[in-house]
Amino acid sequence: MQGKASPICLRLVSLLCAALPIAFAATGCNSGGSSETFENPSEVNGGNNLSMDLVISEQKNKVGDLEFTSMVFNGDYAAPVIRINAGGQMNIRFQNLAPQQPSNVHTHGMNVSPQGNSDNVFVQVEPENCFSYQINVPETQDYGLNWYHSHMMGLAETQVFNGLSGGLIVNGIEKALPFLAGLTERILILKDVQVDSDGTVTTPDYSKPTLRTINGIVQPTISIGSGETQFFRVGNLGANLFYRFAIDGHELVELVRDGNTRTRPIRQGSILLPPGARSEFLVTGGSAGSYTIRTLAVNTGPDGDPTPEEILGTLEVSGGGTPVQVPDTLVAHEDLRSLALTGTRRIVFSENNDKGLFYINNQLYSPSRDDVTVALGSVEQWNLVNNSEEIHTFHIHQTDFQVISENGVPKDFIGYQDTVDVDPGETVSIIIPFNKPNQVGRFVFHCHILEHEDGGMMQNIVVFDPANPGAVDDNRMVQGKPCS
Ligand SMILES: [Cu+2]
Repeated sequence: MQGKASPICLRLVSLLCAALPIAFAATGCNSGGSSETFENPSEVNGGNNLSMDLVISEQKNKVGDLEFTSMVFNGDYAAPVIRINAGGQMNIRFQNLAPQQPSNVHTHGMNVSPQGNSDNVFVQVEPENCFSYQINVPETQDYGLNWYHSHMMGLAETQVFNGLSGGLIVNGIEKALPFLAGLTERILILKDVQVDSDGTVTTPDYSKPTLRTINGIVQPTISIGSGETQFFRVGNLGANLFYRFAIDGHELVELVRDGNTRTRPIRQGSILLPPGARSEFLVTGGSAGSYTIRTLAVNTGPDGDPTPEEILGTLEVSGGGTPVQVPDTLVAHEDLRSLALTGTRRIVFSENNDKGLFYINNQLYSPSRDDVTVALGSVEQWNLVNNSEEIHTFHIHQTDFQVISENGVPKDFIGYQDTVDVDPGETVSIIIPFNKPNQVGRFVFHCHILEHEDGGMMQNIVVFDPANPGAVDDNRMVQGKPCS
């Protein structure tokens, strides 16, 4: 834990915040009323063969009026968006130039191998060391917004809260959804930050204000024509917080969830994004004027971190445009309920909130213990049970899944996802297909509220090929090396 301001100091700060919202943004107040213009993040487009350096360094950032020092990727708090083709290869020269902490990188949402120097979360790269990732993206990878972030065990919350997360787009969405061709693309990377009196990023404490950002910009203004349709690609790439994303007076037509094309468009007034979730949707500009982009209040339960409604930015409608006609059906995907189940598991989330301990099936995470072993080719139903007083967000690596019911009430099939909320007292049932050769290896599933992941709410899973059971390496000892 880092030093915390005294309660009296905090009360003083909140009074000052109320009186002088802009001048005291550096204390963590909302700066309010910024009129910075929206920009997509910088990007690296690898096409079929990405070759890039991904460098962690500690540096000074200026976000709105807030200045702070944190660990970032490639000198950029928002971090560059990486683009890769389905079927492409990602060669990432990872350098950890952060002075104190080991780190690594995980490609969330990618159906890639967890072994060796692929998407192996057990990799540990010490300060001043390097590691060469080589990740082969399958041709079958769906088009959409995924992301990359530190998955350093025990430090994921700290490192992502510093800013170590960025977008990862699989190119080609207009091949699946041709009506997107030519539309303006808005990539929105959502992060929040809290800063200590010494100018470094604090341990998150949501009883205090947190500064919400889009692409490292505070309350940017996005322009759109009246009647013009734009394609929004929004990722919650922060450590712990939920967003309920909304634009006043505008319907959001969701086409892609967690990097997976939907079977049909889902029209919503707001979209709930748990930590790690992505949503890609169409927005068509209404009458000329200014409309607030906001997150609505989210109540994550009695033991959770409820967050108030907050302004994220402004949609400025002026000029004209032609709306896109969206078809009633999008992309055909296999309803996994048509497959024969090979097994069922019960995954129970519980916690000791006062002690900051978080459990799956009554166990804290241990990297040396394999909790679940599955034969390649299996199709399993997992019943996710929440025995605590706050929401948990289930996420599994290397594969997507299908939500089939909530508390026994069947859900329509609208596509796959890689994160799902489980409310207090709720049971959510999902089907996970373990039928892609890329899944062979040892990887993890966990709660994507990173405070909970680091606090123990994670387990190891091993997928083995019955035809070649010896092909699962022990991938837990892979280390970086001094940079050459
Ligand atoms: Cu959780």
